[in-house]
Amino acid sequence: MATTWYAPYVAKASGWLSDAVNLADMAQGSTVNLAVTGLSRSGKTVFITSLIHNILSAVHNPNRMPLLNVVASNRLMGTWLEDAGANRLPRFRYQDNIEAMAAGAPLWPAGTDDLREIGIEMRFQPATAPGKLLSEISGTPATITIRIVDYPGEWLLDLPLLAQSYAEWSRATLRLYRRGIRAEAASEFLSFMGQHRHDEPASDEVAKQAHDLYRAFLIKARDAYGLSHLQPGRFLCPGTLADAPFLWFAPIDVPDNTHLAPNTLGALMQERYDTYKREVVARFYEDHFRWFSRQIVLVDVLRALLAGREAFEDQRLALESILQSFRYGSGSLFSKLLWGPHIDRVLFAATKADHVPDVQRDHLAELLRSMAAFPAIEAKSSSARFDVMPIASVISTVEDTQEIDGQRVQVVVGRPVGSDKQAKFFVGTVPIRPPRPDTWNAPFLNVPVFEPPVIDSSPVDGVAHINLDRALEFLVGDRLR
Ligand SMILES: Nc1nc2c(ncn2[C@@H]2O[C@H](COP(=O)(O)OP(=O)(O)O)[C@@H](O)[C@H]2O)c(=O)[nH]1
Ligand SMILES: [Mg+2]
Repeated sequence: MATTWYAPYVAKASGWLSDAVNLADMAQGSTVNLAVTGLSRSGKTVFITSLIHNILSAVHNPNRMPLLNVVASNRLMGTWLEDAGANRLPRFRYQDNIEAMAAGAPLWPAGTDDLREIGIEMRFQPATAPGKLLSEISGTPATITIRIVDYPGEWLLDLPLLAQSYAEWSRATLRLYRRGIRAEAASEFLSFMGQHRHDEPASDEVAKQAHDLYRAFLIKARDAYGLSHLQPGRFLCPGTLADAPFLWFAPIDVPDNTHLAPNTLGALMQERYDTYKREVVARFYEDHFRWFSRQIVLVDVLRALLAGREAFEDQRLALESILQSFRYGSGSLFSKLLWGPHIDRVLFAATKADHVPDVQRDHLAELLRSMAAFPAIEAKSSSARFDVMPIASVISTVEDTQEIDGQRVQVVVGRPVGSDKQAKFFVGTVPIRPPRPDTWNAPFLNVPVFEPPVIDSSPVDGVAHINLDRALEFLVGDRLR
């Protein structure tokens, strides 16, 4: 459909068209790329599945999404999944996931660690004057495609690598991993590296062994110690790279001002590291990240909080690294290394908020807000708009009270997966600031996994959630006006 002729005409007639309303987009349907990320197990798969299910259901059951303006103002006319068409990425498995959750014995969807996408189309009556006018001219309501991309947050931890040489990265990494519980988790790797020097002859075998031990350490640090700031990201979430030989590297001690001589172990590692940066890290930003305009970062704040001081500090470090990808001001790492369109809205969401009673949920978000330097970034006009909120993609608990030490406290109740009994879960008061060093409890890594509720796999009733509508309104609400 030709839209060009009236756009300039209407634009001239009235000033309100100037603010980013693209008439051609509105008439022909437009696409907004919404990227979903977060570290492993932060809740990406469940979030996308529930979000899609609730968007598809919103036409039938508007009560599920009251904070989404297009629903609340009764303008949503239809929603459907986009055909996979010629999409470049593997498709997000919405159908399989929702069926797993809806089955007789409800299950959480299987984990994934690569890049996936799915499009959802929404047809609506525009709310803004230009949109309405256009709708009248063209005789059709507006449509928009929200293309949702799921990718591991671990990959964003690699952005700083682009600015670091292999020697610099090795030094920083080893310094970090020789302290505290990291040293405990890394003991095998560190003792292996103690027997090898950067200037010994290059050996594929030694490099591979070092890599395997390093990777085993990263997995242990994540799963047994609750750590988050673990690099390189593809060692934990390889995606489609599987076992490419250029991944076989690890940090090695390289003294300051040392040149890595050819044919040494250090030089071999360096070559692989440089390939990794070029072929994997830079490519992800160029081929994918650059096209995202809206981003939600999911953070399991509660798990890190309960996992103890070092795990919590480590998550804070990881958040700081992740944030660098959304800082575009002059002098930022991103602007020095990369170019192209930018993300303009970023939502940080504290997930699984159904693990704490209602009164504690805003604390989760406040704690997340105080973990990273969000306000400072907001002040810089050249960066994205940020917000923080608690969410639960699938409410799996109910509230109750319990007497503890003579006091009645709010708890949540759910059925842990694999158990035939309900269990009460109580975490005390969630602090709104990172706790002081002397106030930490012993690490606790056993946050219960509650069974999801019974879900209807047909998208009619939707799934009970916390704030999915509010999140979507922040992320794409302006495109649904
Ligand atoms: N109670 C509760 N658990 C959740 C929620 N979202 C995710 N989970 C749990 O977290 C696990 C990991 O979620 P998943 O979406 O697979 O994480 P991903 O690795 O980031 O894709 C799930 O298997 C669930 O047990 C939620 O909203 N409420
Ligand atoms: Mg996943």
